[in-house]
Amino acid sequence: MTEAAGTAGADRPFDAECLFCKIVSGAIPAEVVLDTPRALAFRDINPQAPLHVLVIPKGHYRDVAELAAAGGGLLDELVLAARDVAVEAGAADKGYRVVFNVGAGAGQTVYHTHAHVLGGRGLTWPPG
Ligand code: IU
Repeated sequence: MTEAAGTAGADRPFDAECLFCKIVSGAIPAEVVLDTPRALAFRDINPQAPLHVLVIPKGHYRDVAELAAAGGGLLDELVLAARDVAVEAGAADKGYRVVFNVGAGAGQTVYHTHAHVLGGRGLTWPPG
């Protein structure tokens, strides 16, 4: 979290400089597909598959490890929200991928935990 981090009145960590915190607050629009008390899912602006949705905690945690360390079942909620997104999109039967990039070397560019939910096409392994 940055120096601007704090709480935004909902008793959860908040970073006023964070793009995804601004999406949670509604200051920046997003195409939301799932909204729960503690998680939000919205379409990635640069989709890499027919289904490419980001699932984020509403609170600000810089990466999935920090989220997991915070406890409270948030990581479970994100994974189950990812499943719900894939089911709703009709992508679950053929398989989907849930990816957390951690750190710049792995391609993380936004330091607010997000699960990429990818599906709707065949997905190869290993990833690039
Ligand atoms: P990454 O794992 O940190 O690289 O993923 C960040 C994702 O956020 C990436 O796929 C972007 O296309 C996506 N994104 C977005 O959906 N909306 C935005 O305003 C911005 C990035 I900036």
